[in-house]
Amino acid sequence: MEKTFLMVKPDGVQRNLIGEIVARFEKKGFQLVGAKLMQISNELAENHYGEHKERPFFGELVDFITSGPVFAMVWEGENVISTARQMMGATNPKDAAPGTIRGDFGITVGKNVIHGSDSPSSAVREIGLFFKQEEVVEYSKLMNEWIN
Ligand code: RTP
Ligand code: MG
Repeated sequence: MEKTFLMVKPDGVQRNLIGEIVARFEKKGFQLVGAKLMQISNELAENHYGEHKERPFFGELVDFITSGPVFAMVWEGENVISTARQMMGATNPKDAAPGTIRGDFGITVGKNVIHGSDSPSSAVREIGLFFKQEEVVEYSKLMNEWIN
């Protein structure tokens, strides 16, 4: 089953949006298979955002993503990579549609609440950067057994 890497950025953690964001993906029907609150090192930040190394905002991006704890997650489900990106909304919250996470909670491009992998190859790369193999759990939901 397809997996993606999603992360509540330091602004989202500081603003108590972890629960709201997790709830959106749970209610959609995706399955959480890995999660942890963590402080990103400079080295991990530079590696994770390596594709933006030459961009003028790279320094700010690394400073911001290491400025406080993030909530790193692995989610699983059909088309979860592209659907999660749709649920996040456009990179710049000013262009993000209402109803999307960035459209509902963000204002500026630098503090846009959430990160999500943008392709199958970046999902594999980012899950590998943030999670050990044993931290990603394979399981099925046994809904009725827990409710009854
Ligand atoms: P992300 O990687 O964080 O999920 O965001 P994204 O794919 O939607 O956007 P991307 O192009 O990968 O940019 C990464 C992050 O860099 C910041 N950014 N700042 N000042 C600027 O013009 C600018 N452009 C991008 C954003 O925080 C963006 O999420
Ligand atoms: Mg990106």
